[in-house]
Amino acid sequence: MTEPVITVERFIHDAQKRLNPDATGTLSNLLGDIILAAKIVSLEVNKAGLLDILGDTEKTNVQGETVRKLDDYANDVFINCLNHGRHVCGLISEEMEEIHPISATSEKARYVIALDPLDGSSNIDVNVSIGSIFSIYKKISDGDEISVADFLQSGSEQVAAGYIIYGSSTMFVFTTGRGTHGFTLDPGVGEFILSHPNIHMPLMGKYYSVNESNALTWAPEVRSYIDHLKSPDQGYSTRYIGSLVADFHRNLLKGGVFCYPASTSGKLKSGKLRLMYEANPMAFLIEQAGGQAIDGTGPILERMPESIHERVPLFMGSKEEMKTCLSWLTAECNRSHASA
Ligand code: P6P
Repeated sequence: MTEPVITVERFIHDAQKRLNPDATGTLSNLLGDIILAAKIVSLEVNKAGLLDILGDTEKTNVQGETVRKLDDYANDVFINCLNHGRHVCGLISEEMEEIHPISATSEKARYVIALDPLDGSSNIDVNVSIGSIFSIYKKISDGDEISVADFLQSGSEQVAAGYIIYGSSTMFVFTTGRGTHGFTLDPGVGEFILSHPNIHMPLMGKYYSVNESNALTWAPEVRSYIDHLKSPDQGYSTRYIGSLVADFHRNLLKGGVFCYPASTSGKLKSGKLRLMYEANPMAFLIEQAGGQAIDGTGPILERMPESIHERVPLFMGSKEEMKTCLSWLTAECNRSHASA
């Protein structure tokens, strides 16, 4: 008896029918728009080396980073698919400074999206896995116009989140608050097929992932914690790709700790990763997979954003690993204050 082939559309439809029979279907349709965009972007990412879409544009994004042509392209693809579907009122994107309104079909389309259309794009030219990340909220402001208030909601208010990883295969990994599930693209039929139902990350991981070149800029308690991870009795190996989706996906499946701490000075003073379209969606996914994401003092999902491109320190791992992380970051922090 062969296993049933469950496409992501079928999975979403069946879950809606089973768990939310009164739903209008707008969220399911919105996820469908994202899935279509993912398939189109995947096609281009896999041809990147063959087409003249490598190399930098002359533009820089709100983070002051050079926008690579594929970033621009991916941003346009997601906007076009969301514009066409009109199941959403607007979006924010790493590639755009301002909020981007979308004329929704009806009052049912009361959702907004935070998007990193192509994260890790500096890795495109060296064929390292990159990804797209999305986070979906309900529109909370009155009237048809969207406002920044619709986006400045804590991560615990997300109704769905996920990423697409363009790697040795293309995968769609998402949650609507009922588990984290992975689907692998079968390029032959152009469908994402359920391959990783109900992902649960291992209680203790094999890897720790951090950019150690920043070590001299970390606070003492962070350096103590990372040294703790490196101690032989912990048994961690280091793995760091420098592409958030790739690093996250490996640790989600194999277990492990991911850290992007803040620096005590300079441009990484608030950390590097963005709350709205990197930390929050990853925090939702990892918590649904039994793990946790903290900013060094508390859960990422409880953090109230102050601006749409806000950066945060980020530590992710199993619940047990994050309990240990927090104890190091607070105990050591107290000790260093006490000795001051
Ligand atoms: P660093 C990629 O530019 C990115 O935004 C994330 O995908 C990744 O986790 C991080 O930056 C890597 O930053 O400073 O280690 O190169």
